[in-house]
Parts: sequence; structure tokens; C-alpha cells
Amino acid sequence: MSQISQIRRCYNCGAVLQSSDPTKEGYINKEVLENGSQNFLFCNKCFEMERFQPKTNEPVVSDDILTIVKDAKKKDALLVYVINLFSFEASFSHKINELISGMNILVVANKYDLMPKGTNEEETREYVAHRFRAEGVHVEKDNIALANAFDDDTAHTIIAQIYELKNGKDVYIIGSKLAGKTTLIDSFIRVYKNLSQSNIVSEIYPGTGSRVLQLPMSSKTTLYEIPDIPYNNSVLYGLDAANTKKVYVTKPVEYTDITIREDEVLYFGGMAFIELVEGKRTQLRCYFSEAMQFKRHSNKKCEENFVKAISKKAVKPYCSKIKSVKDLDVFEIKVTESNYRDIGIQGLGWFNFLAKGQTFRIYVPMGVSIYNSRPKIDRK
Ligand SMILES: Nc1nc2c(ncn2[C@@H]2O[C@H](COP(=O)(O)OP(=O)(O)OP(=O)(O)O)[C@@H](O)[C@H]2O)c(=O)[nH]1
Ligand SMILES: [Mg+2]
Repeated sequence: MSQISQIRRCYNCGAVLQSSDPTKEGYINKEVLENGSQNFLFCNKCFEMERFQPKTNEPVVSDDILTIVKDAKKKDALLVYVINLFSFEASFSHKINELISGMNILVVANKYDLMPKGTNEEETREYVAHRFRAEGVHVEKDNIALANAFDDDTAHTIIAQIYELKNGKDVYIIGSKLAGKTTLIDSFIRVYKNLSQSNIVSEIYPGTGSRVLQLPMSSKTTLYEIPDIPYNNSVLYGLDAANTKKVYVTKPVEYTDITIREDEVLYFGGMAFIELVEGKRTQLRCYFSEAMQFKRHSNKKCEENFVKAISKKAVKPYCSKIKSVKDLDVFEIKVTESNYRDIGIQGLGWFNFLAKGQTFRIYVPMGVSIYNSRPKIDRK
């Protein structure tokens, strides 16, 4: 008799995974290795690297939100966490994540309809679970619903999932501004039957100054809409209407491949730009709105030239808040591994590239977050 078993490797560094010797390459906790529910596994070293990246700007969360989340936790409620799948990676608040860790969570990965054609559902769930895991929040892969909030079928499925998971408890919906909570709740209201004696109301939540929408779920339980997690770390924050329209993605995103060389920069309109400070020529697979103008330049006086291009409105879309180089935040990312990676800008989009020891600098409007992660869309 013979037995075949698969040797699993770290998704990041490629080391063979083992849980016998923590001092050797590829060490991973035994329970994670044996769990079997995840296709992509990281050795502990790579996982820590991913998890404890230097934190960039975070959303500023009000005390009201924290009070409501604490209450939800105390009640052992189901938390429905709505994310905008196109751009959520840097939308998390560590204060909130510390609180929700260990709660019963259903993630609604919304705007799935904006993902490129052919996006794989299973891989997307895996990616979302990974991003939550990197934030210290465990979410079962089966508790990640891919959604288009406008769609009645989606609303039916999610409502059924909520009833299945809520265990007779209340439900709280949380998510960043523009994630799609209102659209989703409107769809719920269209498709669900209110069998209780109570009405849908919007009332001040006890202990806060916030008005909260409340939907009766049964005679004893209620669904509460927690106020938006602010998006002050997104490029969309404070952007004028005309430029917002150009940044905003409204149909399935299509990528553009652009190659940059060492000492070159690539503009993402007049919203942000990246510089290849060190490393061989690299192809960037860029996922941004179709109105985005990509332009390559030399990196000489790159910040000054970028500001000038914006002041002349020579690049579109542009962020009019950038009036001098002091209005730019700059991040440096050195990648060591030999694998595909994403670098993304909150609210704007992301690019994917083969990491081979490059050093990038990312210039963004002040206060905007960036992230560096395993790919959202796998390259076959
Ligand atoms: N393509 C697509 N767009 C969506 C989806 N859900 C919401 N939107 C759009 O995203 C934007 C934000 O949706 P809202 O439902 O208002 O989001 P919110 O989380 O309530 O955020 P607020 O604007 O703060 O109320 C709107 O322009 C919606 O039309 C979705 O599943 N797919
Ligand atoms: Mg809303």
C-alpha cells in the first residue's frame, strides 16, 4: 500500500512548511498546518512580516462607534462587517479590530461585481480571510459572502446567512463609508418580511449621540447599522465631485500593464505616484479606474514636477489638495521575496508585480494609507 500526501510550502518564501522545529525554515504552528481549510499558508516568519508591517495612516474612529461595538460584543451579537472589495485593505481601525476579535462575524465582501472578469470566488474569500487574519481577526472562510449589494438574490442569501449565524442574538452592521451598507440594507428591506410588531426606526443609540437605523429581525432581535467607519485615510476623502467620479470604479476593473525602470516614476493621474528607487525594470499590472491617466517620467525632482503637473491640471484625475511637496506623504517599501505582490493605495486601486528585491517609494496625498500584500488577483 502506498500513501500520497502533499508537501505544503509557504506562499511567500516557498520554504517547505513544518511544525517540528521552530528554529528551522518554514516553521508554522501545528494547528494552522493541520487545519486544511486554507490554500495559501505562510510560515510564521512571513506571516509576522505581513502582519506587522509598519502601519500607515488609519481611520479616526469616534467614541460612539467604539461604544456601540463594545455593546454588540457584550450582547454576543452577530457582527456583519461590510467591506468594499475593490479597496478595503487599509480601511481597518486597530481599535475596532481589537474589540471585534473573537466575535461571531459575517463578512460581506461587497462590490464583487467590480472585480475583473474571471476573478475566482474561492481565492477571493481566501484573500479576504487572510487580510482579516493579518489584522488579528479570525473569520471562517464560509462566513465570507461575496456580494453585489444591489442584487436581490444577494440580499436573500445574506439574510438567510444572518438568520443561520445569529443564534437568536442581535445583529450589528459595520463598515467604512461607501462600503455599501445603505445599499445592502435597502435590499434587505426590499426582500425580507418584518414578522415582528415593531417598525423600522432610526433612533439615538443609548450612551451615544448617534442616530442608528434599526430593523426588527424577530419579535426579540434587532439589526443595528453602526455609523460609518470614516474614510479619512482614503484618496476619496475631501476630493471634489468631478475628480471623485474619475477615481471611482463603477464597472469591472480592467488592468493596464506598464513597465518602469530604476529611477523612473509612474503617475496615477495627479492622485499619487510611485518611484522605482532600486531594482531591475519591473512590469506593474495596474488595477485602477478606466479614467486614470498613467504617465512615466524620470525621478529627477519628481515631487516638484508632480505638484507642477497638478497645478497645470496636466494630469487626470487630480487631487487639488496637493499644492506643495509638503502635501505628500511618502512611504518606502523594500521587497525581499521572489513572488508576486500587490501594493495598493486606499480608495484608488493597486498594482501587482513580481517582487525581486526592489525598493519602491509611494507618494500619496497627505493622510492616505497604502498597503503591501499577497495578490488580490492571482496571476496564472
Ligand atoms: N458596483 C457596486 N456599487 C455599489 C455596491 N454597493 C454599493 N455601491 C455603490 O457604492 C456607493 C456607496 O454605497 P452606500 O450604500 O451609500 O454605502 P454606505 O456604506 O452606506 O456609505 P455612506 O455613503 O457613508 O452611506 C454608492 O455609490 C453605491 O451605489 C455594489 O455591490 N456594487
Ligand atoms: Mg450609508
